[in-house]
Amino acid sequence: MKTARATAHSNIALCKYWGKRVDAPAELNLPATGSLSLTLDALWTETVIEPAGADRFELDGVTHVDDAARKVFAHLDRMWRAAGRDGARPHAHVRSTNHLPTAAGLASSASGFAALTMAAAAAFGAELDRTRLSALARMGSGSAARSIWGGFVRLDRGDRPDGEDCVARSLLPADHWDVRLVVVQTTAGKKPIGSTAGMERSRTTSPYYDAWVDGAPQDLDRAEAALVARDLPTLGAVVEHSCFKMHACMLASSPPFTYWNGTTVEVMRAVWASRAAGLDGFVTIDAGPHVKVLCTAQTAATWVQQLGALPGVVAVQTCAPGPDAAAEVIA
Ligand code: 2P0
Repeated sequence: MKTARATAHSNIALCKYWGKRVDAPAELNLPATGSLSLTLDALWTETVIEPAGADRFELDGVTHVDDAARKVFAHLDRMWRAAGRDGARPHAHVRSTNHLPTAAGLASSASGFAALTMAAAAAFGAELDRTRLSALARMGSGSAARSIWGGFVRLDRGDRPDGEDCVARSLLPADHWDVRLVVVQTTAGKKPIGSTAGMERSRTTSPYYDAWVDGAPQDLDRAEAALVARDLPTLGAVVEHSCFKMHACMLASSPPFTYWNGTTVEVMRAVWASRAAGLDGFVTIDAGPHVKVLCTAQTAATWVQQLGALPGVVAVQTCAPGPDAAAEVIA
């Protein structure tokens, strides 16, 4: 194996993935809903993989010997097999650095598993196209499948039991539309439940889950059409509907759960009030307490100023559409 370095940018789902298919092997990690995302320029992970005497995973300078490390090494095994290499996988030292705001509690598994996939493919000499790399990244973490591409990305659910029709693809490049995502950070406490377990609780107990899954294809088609037309009000309406259907599904689970805190709700209400007063911007929220606002490049600074002044907001950052994941062999 070689030493390789990769970068991958995080992404925000404009149409959300929440729930896994149970009619296919769990190893494939197939989503119950397709998703559509925007890759973000300002949030990214850099990963270096090099040959070593024993497996070691270091994240932001700290060596991990936990579930996170086990998932990383299992992904290296998967990538070794995908590279078609015989014999035992060589031991590797994996060093990842998250270029995300410090301790922001912003999701890093998307950029993390995308960067790991790209770096491992380069290190192991795997000749795989981006569609295959995306499918492999998905097996590490569902949202990572989208971070292989920059710009606007769609991941279709598919229905084949072997998952071969669950493929992500680039819809439009980053320069298609100069939108912004304003990330409004609120205080992150301990997550009430991890997203994999939260999805499973929603699937097994929420009376809204089937409606959530059934409505996803229509959301995806509407969002794609609005994206092509650069129609922010139409896209924004779909974005908010997808987000709040997902969160309603969580709230209706038994026992109920939510990732929001009080400030999450205050920011959400402030966005709606400013929009009613004529400022274009739309809310989306993931499995965490932060609020993200999709808006035009022209209004981003006004949103930063207004939302940054709200009590409980700890930081605000603006992201533009970001680039493809990339990798290079360095030794
Ligand atoms: C998304 N989320 O589409 C949704 C919206 C959170 C809310 O993808 O179990 O860490 O590793 O496949 O990718 C978070 O879930 O889950 C996520 P796994 P992942 O971005």
